[in-house]
Amino acid sequence: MSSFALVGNPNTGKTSLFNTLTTSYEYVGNWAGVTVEKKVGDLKNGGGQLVDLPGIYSLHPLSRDEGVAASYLMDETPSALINIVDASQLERNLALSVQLLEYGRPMMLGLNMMDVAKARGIRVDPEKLQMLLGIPVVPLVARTGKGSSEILGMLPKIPEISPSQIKLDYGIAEAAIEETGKLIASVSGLPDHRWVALQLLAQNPVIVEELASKIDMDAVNRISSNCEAQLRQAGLSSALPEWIRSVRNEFIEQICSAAVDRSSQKPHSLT
Ligand code: GDP
Ligand code: K
Ligand code: MG
Repeated sequence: MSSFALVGNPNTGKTSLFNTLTTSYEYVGNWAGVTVEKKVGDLKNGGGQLVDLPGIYSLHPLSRDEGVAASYLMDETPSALINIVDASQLERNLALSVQLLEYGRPMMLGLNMMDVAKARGIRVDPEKLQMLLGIPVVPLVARTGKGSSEILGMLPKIPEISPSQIKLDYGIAEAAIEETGKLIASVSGLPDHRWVALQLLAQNPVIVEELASKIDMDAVNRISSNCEAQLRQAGLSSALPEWIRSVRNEFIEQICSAAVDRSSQKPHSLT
């Protein structure tokens, strides 16, 4: 059976969407090791199951609760990811989207809070976003259910992500990513090796913990130190996780400068 997962920042409308996309849902209890409830439901069109993952800003968790999504991605093979983003805060939301794209599973973007963005004078161009990210983008207002039937129709048709499609160029770190990928190749049942390598080199604690007993972590640390020495020599950021973040941020800035128009944005009001 097909299984889909809703992934996104907190308060982007994941649960609202989950409730409109599913007929019935069961509390399966909690996610392993944390107190966060696990919700799995049946899609209204009989197209499979939907999982509502806890909200996160990054796959790099700051707490055990936040580690649920990264563990899910390591251990499961979803048919596709539905990444829900807040259109009025796209820059911040895309930090997670980039890591999800690198995961390499089929994925679509639910561009939610379109009403909020519009009211604030922020214009987001879904077609441009779709072109730049290379994945289906569906504008949504999850609170009213607008766009939810488009999502249901889209789910079985989400194309595979080709390996070259979202391959950010990490420059000097590319050799380290490749070498780490080779170490990972001996472990069976892992997701995309480049994604795992990047998460390891970025020191994602969930991925480090899952692999600690399966691969030579000293070798990973050596690869990482060598790479950091090269980054320092080139006068770039000296820590590898920071360098990885900066490459991603540059990509996000490019996307947003092309797909988000804030020239008519209304001044922020606190009321
Ligand atoms: P989650 O934390 O991602 O599961 O987000 P929720 O579904 O709980 O939604 C957070 C809040 O945003 C709730 O008050 C929703 O009613 C509201 N909300 C969700 N989607 C939309 C939307 O498209 N527009 C507006 N204006 N509010 C929304
Ligand atoms: K919430
Ligand atoms: Mg929720």
